[in-house]
Amino acid sequence: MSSDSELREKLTRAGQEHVLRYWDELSESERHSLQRQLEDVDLPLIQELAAQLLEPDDGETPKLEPAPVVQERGLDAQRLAAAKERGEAALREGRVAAFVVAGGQGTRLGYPGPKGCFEITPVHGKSLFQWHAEKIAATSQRYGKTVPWIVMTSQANDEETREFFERNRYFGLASDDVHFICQAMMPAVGHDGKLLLADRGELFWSPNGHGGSLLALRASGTLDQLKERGVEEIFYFQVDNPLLRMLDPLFIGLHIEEQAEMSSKVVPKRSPDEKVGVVGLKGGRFGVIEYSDLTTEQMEERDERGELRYNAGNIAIHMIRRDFVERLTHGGAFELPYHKAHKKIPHVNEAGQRVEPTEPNGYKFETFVFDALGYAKHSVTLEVPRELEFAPVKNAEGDDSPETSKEALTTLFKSWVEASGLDVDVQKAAAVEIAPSVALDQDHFKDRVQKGEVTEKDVSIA
Ligand code: UD2
Repeated sequence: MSSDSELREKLTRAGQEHVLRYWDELSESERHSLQRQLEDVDLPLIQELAAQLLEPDDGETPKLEPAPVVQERGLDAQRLAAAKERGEAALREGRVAAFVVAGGQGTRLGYPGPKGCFEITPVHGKSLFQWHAEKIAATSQRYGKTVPWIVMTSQANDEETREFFERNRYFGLASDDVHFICQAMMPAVGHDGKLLLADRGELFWSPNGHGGSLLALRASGTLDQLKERGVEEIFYFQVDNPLLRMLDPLFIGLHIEEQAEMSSKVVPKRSPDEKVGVVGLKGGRFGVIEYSDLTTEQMEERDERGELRYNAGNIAIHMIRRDFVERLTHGGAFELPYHKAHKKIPHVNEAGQRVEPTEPNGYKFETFVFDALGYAKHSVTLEVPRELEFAPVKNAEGDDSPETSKEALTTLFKSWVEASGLDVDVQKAAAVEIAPSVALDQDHFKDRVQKGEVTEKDVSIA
């Protein structure tokens, strides 16, 4: 650890000495803690990001071309069957791991705990984590090989998340097959680029964005563990989407066939202003433009068929090759670009008072995993039907809320029951639920009904 004077000098050079304003009032242990935090700050990086904040916006429209998109219905039967078979073979051979990013703070939903603990299934009220766990267990069962699960948390929710898993006995999974990794944090700055203090002896920190997942995989040693287990592919998803088609063999297979390093699933956008990023080509390379970065013209532009030109809504489901992450993070110097988010950041002001701002007063910095697409040698973008795969829980009410997400699950399960010929009247039911252990998709369900392995009792109705 550097001495007090070295630290002060370093901070002064970086224009951040104000963080020591309360130094003399701190106890020995508080000083120790602040010193440790300051040593974790990449001051040159903060300086660079702060300088960018102060630069005037160049007003340039981000250049984007629509990405070539593969649609399931556009594939001929032979190609479809071959890709599925390839994906299933990878699952049978234990070459795929599941990876959920759950380090975010879920502010929009207004739920106090980790979002994965939120109860979401329409009849039994299972949590998002339990629902994902059951799908992973059912996939492992179906293909006869355990799929390891990596759960990324952040310091904001790591302890609570682990406790939740322990309390629930890992939802039936073996604890050895669930790997928790914790992403790094980033300090926040005010409008003037100065580091904000959450308390007199504490910087304000927030998770460094889901892009931090790639470095966290490396730093935690998980990449090596996956390699030892023979895992070559990582199925990446967000914690908030219970409709997700977990470990979809078609997606896995297409990605492997194309020798892609990172691939994405997309859905056609619901409306021009839907809050999803758009997968496209930036300077000829794959990437995502975040909804907040699209201009109104870009959002509304239509092609000759009248479809939105930038219509490939990113649902944040990716296949990522393990050796791609190894290549990117080799040597530890790799960093995805930081994006700034203008936020209300509680802090201690110059007078030593705690301030809970009512207007955005500073910036948090995050990296986004989809920026890694630009480094991938090949990438597949698979368009899937929204009603089968995407119903996230983002807001407390309205679009993308628990209500719409539960409705989407019920609608999906009703369609399974109706297509199976099972004698259950689901039409008028308010809620329908079918456990992942019963079936993972409509064809699987139908097949099991036909074989007599699944009966009316396996459909829960409320
Ligand atoms: C994300 C995408 C958006 C769209 C949408 C689909 C970004 C920036 N935007 O929007 O393009 O695809 O999802 O659902 O990603 N997380 C972490 N650590 C962090 C921050 C987030 O693990 O530091 C996790 C979080 O727990 C959640 C996921 O990443 O599972 C998405 O985070 P979000 O809710 O902030 O992203 P959102 O909905 O604005």
